[in-house]
Amino acid sequence: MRGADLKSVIVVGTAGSGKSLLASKIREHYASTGAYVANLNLDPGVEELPYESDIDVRDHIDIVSIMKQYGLGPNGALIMANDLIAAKLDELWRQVDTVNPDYLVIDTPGQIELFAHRASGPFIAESAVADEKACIFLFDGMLVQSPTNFVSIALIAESIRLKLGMPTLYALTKSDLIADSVENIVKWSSDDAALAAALSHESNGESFELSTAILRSLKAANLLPAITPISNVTGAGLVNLWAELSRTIDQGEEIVD
Ligand SMILES: Nc1nc2c(ncn2[C@@H]2O[C@H](COP(=O)(O)OP(=O)(O)O)[C@@H](O)[C@H]2O)c(=O)[nH]1
Ligand SMILES: [Mg+2]
Repeated sequence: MRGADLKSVIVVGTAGSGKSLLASKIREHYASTGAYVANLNLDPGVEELPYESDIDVRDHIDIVSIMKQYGLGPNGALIMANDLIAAKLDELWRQVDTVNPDYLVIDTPGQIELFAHRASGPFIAESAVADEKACIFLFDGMLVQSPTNFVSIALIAESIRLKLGMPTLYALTKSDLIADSVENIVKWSSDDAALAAALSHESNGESFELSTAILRSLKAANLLPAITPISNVTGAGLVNLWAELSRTIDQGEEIVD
């Protein structure tokens, strides 16, 4: 059995949103407090990671062999790999038990729908029932400068929350690249009228009607996410994310850098 006090942080988001880089920052953050941190990589297709993975799905599943063995291209092989992960999850958790960290940082595949809707996402959600855990969903700063993309990605975020059923924090990555838009985007996350106005400038016709209808539903259900801007490159805003994480999985214990 896993130690009862394992705390896990799972990082999800669209391809290229900054999951792997943030996973490396979370590790550095908790390690600097003296905690024992392990990284688990669940992305079978990644070639290089910005951290050393302690437990890695690539040790069990090899995309190139799957392509050869089943005569698949890279996309087909990735889908197959994400299904094969299901059979390896017990083994991965056994490795986690052996490593026995205080914090486990879980990095997920680029293709968010493969992770969330195939075997690995729901399994992870279920398998960590007793643990303290949080999910960080990344809004890619380069994408959500567009209000239509913001609404669409907010919908993906809620869809992931539906599948994982975990306390979820929302971060806006790449704030260093979108300095002029950060304030607006943060405003959209708390002020649906501002977002509706931005949508009316960007879209029209069917697209406007649909995005406004989705926005209204998110607002009615209180599902417009409050997002924290961060940069994985300059470190800006990370301290705010650590404070939110601490409230979620450390019951507010002060973790000092
Ligand atoms: N400027 C900037 N680049 C970032 C940030 N986060 C990630 N990146 C870059 O975006 C690319 C994708 O990041 P990665 O962590 O691999 O994304 P993943 O596919 O979600 O794991 C890499 O080149 C990162 O260096 C950020 O906050 N600011
Ligand atoms: Mg990655």
